[in-house]
Amino acid sequence: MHEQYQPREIEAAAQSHWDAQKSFVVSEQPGKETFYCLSMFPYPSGKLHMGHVRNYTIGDVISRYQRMLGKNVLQPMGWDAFGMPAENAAMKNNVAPAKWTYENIAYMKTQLKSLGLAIDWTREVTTCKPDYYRWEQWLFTRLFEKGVIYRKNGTVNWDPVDQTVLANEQVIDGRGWRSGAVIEKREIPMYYFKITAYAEELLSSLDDLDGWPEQVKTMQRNWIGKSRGMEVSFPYDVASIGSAGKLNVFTTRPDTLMGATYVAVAAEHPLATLAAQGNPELQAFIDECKSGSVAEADVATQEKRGMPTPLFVEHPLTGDKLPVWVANYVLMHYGDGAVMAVPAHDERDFEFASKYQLPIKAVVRTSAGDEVGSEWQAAYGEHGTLINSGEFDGLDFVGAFDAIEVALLKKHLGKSRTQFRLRDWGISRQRYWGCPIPIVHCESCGDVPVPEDQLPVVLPEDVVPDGAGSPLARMPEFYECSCPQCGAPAKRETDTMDTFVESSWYFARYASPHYTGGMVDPAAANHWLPVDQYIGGIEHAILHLLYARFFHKLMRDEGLLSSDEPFKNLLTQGMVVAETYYRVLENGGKDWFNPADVEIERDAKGKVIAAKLASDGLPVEIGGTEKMSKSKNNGVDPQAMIDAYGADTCRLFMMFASPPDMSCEWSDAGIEGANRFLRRVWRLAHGHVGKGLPAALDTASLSDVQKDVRRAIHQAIRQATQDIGQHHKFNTAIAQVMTLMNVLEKAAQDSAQDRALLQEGLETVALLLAPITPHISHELWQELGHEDVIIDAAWPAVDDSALVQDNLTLVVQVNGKLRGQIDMPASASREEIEAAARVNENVLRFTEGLSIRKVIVVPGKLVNIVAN
Ligand code: ANZ
Ligand code: ZN
Repeated sequence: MHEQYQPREIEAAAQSHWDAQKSFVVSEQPGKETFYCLSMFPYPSGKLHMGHVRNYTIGDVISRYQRMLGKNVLQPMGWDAFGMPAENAAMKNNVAPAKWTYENIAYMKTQLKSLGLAIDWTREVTTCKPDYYRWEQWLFTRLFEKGVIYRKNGTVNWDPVDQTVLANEQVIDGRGWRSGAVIEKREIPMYYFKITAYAEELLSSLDDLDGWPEQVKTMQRNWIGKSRGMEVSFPYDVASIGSAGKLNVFTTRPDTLMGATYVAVAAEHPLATLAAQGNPELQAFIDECKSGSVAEADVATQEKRGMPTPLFVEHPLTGDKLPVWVANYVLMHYGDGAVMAVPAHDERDFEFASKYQLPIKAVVRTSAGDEVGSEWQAAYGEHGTLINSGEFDGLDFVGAFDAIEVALLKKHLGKSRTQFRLRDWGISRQRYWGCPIPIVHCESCGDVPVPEDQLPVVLPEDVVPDGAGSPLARMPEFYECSCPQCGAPAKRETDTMDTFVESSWYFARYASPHYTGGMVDPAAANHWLPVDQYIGGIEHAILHLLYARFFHKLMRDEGLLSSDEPFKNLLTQGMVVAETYYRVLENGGKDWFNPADVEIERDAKGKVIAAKLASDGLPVEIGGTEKMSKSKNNGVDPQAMIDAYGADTCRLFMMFASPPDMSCEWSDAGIEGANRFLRRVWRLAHGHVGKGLPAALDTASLSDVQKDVRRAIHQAIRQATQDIGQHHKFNTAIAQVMTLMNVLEKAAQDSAQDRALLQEGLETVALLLAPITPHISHELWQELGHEDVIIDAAWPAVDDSALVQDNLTLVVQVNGKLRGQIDMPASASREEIEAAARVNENVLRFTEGLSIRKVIVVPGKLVNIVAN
């Protein structure tokens, strides 16, 4: 055994052993318990960042731990390889997105390998490859035929200068990110997944996901947004509208119906269109509303604005005439695109009514008892007892809901209805680097799905986009084809799919990644799925997880697998944060400096108190800790850390710095500390191994001191097992190993028994660290004389007999002050403890001349003697 800890050699040796032995290649083994551990696959952006390292280390620790429990563990990895960054990089460097992507994948794969992850690389999935996306296209055609995917017009952001559709994130302050042109909304045909048909199930099955963080389930519930309410119809006032008809609105507060003082419609609503005829001012307002942002968050925060129309509708119960307004806060795509406005009890209506001096009528008694809505400073939105509502006065929310429903039903002007916020998922993108949509447009047959035997529709890989629209739309060699049904010349669809589609089913493909008979091999899919542990960033809490859950159900309904949900347990890891440093520039902007280039001064508590730039020695401002990011220039390159300290040190630091779901603060001191600890482990093992391997431990003949050492070993096992197994608290598990190391370093190494005990101790350290620092554990295991490899070793078991404590040390106080300690057999009674305390030398000294009034015994802990 080498005297120095040499991570480079050790890590290379362990990794090549695992490679040669195909240690992490798994197959279905009937009868053996499976564990499918999955980390969210990366986008191949170029190189790994610390967030990746943290994510994949957490997954690896869990995988390796589960393997040590004897399970058949699947841990796969792949690439979420389609997407916009490849197109942007392509334009910038004039290189095809495919080439850029494959090169990034190759490099990032070497990086992942250097972390020593226990991955079955034979299952690697790359979503931009035809052998993957052909099955996505296959499913698309099936769902299109079933009507689960359909085509209709959708609104997109149109850049009139670049003549291209932009994603929401490419529109900055209403202008195109490249051209700077004011963006217009355009209606174009798009493909949609009918996810709303699964809204109820997507909501209700969240209740069964006990292994998901409550917070994520809440975010999903809110996104799906189920509201129970009523559809209420307001008959047209024929005199002003010119025809008979009804305006439908959706409301969650039918109890406030008697407080409706006007109705408001969205700019796109037919009544708005009608009112704008011959009214250029209103038409201009409508056009302005239409060109605004489509994002709901923007609608919620923007200033409420509106215009009156000459139209009126009738209140369904009183027959009163209510004016129709066009308002920018009413969304066309929610409910019926119209609201009954109750300013007294709805915040938005209150703001609007106050601004345009519309009547405010209170119909729910406030908790303070005040009843004149028009004098309030804000809407009263709580449920309460009805007032000013005629026959409904005195009813509570539920009573009013029912009574008003009965009244409306009689007149055929309303019925209860459940509304979801969730919209169908529009998946077509007018972009190149994505999965082609397998549809052919034929003049006589319409939209024809590409037949199975003509799949995949292959995306040409040698194209460099120029940012002006999709290059596919300018490639006759791509889009010219013949109709699969009638054979006439036809046009292939040139839109590609949202990249969220690929990441919605990759977890299932890993079960049978090379299967050519279908999207998944049902036997393999049912063997491995659902994923036992899914790990990834909280930024995917809503869309990715919702779409993946949806796809799982789609695949189930296609008969491809039989479970209902894809991910049994979910762990959302916290961010990696680091200090930020900057200088204010003359123009008021900030110049950010990387922590690696800054020298810092800390106070006694380790808080940074001063910082200067290493290159010029002049001070820089301290900006506080923030998520590692390019914009704040506070990222630390994981590769540099791996090169300098080795993967085990990086892994240990990350797992020790904080529990996985909390944010983890990067610190040089922390990484050095982790490295120092591994060197200590190495040093102790080196000294031990150098003396030759000891004989077996005889647990029956241990001295008290030796029993203490052995107790420390088994306490560490017990604690670490709980921390890792039950709570994923790797940081406290590591702390246990550190405590154990303190004991082992101090323990005697003289007798054969001492050395046998140290052997057990070092083996335990190697085993407990094996999931976290697998390379050094691999090496130590060999050095400690094992024929087998540590990845095949079992997680250590607690020997309960080692935990039994013969003697306990109790603290002795006199009048609350510590005065000494006594050793007592663990079985001693209160009386025996009290007696021993009374005759303790120090106690006698401090109670001299006093009389003992009371003796308090806390078994196992302390004795307090009260004397005066
Ligand atoms: C009257 C009312 C009175 C309302 C009151 C609320 C409070 P959720 O819970 O999100 O489903 N609404 C309906 N359609 C709308 C649209 N297209 N654009 C904007 N707002 C719309 O919200 C349902 C409530 O949002 C409905 O209940 C309606 O306002 C409004 F004291 O009706 B309410
Ligand atoms: Zn045809």
